Amino acid sequence: MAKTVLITGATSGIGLATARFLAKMGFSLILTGRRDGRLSSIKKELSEFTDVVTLTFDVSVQSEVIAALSELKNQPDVLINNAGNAHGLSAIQDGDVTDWEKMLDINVKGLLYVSKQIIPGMITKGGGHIINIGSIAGKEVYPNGNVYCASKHAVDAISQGMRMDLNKNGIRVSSINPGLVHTEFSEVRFKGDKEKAENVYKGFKPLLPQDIAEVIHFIITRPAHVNIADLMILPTDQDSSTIVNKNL
Ligand code: NDP
Ligand code: 8X3
Repeated sequence: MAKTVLITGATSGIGLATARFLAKMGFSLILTGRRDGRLSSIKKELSEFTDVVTLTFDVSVQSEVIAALSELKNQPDVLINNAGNAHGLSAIQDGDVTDWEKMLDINVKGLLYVSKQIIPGMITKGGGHIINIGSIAGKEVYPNGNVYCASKHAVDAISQGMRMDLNKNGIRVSSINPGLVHTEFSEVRFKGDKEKAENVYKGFKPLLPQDIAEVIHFIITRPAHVNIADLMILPTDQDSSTIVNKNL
């Protein structure tokens, strides 16, 4: 039987590319996000290839997470904790508290709320696979990245903790840490300023969401005894958060 994969944040970027790729590979999908209209059209598009269930909820509101996920008929074999964003890019002394709260509530607490609902079913089944989308920002801190980097460092720690604690339960935990991927990420970070967002990806070739989707597919199709624990994926033009070979 086809494996069922739950992807949070499937309405754009990495989550959407992964949904599209896995649908074509025959995986059953549970796709989540807050934008209901996008979820409906994605369901229509991908139902041609596979079974698709969509759930609209905010990962940072625990009551919404519980309400949506406790009604699942098919427990997922694979959970991809992808929903998340950066909000703002400011020196710590200029940071906006609402932005800080969003990043910690969505990127960290949201990931925990979703995982808490899904892990018991995996334990009962005697196995499963959790993929946490971290970031290069979870491995190093860059100027003005302070709280976003903290949220992704937390994801890195949670992935390590999950791997330890779920070791006895046959549950694989993989952490994927991309560098610059051209998605709606920068548009969200810069609050809809498209020009500022596009400048992030100018003068070099960033990763595309499809690049990450293909790696996720590789990770979830390894034999049961193989766990790809921790992976960093960078554009060839990127060395680190602060060194990008730009030709402007
Ligand atoms: P996008 O902005 O394109 O996608 C973000 C997704 O997360 C959307 O589907 C959005 O859906 C969902 N999301 C955001 N907030 C919430 C929320 N409160 N509740 C539910 N869903 C939410 O960005 P990316 O695809 O780039 O980001 C995906 C992940 O990859 C994030 O965790 C990001 O930190 C990480 N990442 C991105 C990199 C990049 O350079 N782009 C590099 C490294 C990591 P909706 O708005 O419908 O709720
Ligand atoms: C997203 C990549 O470098 O903008 O996590 O933080 S970066």
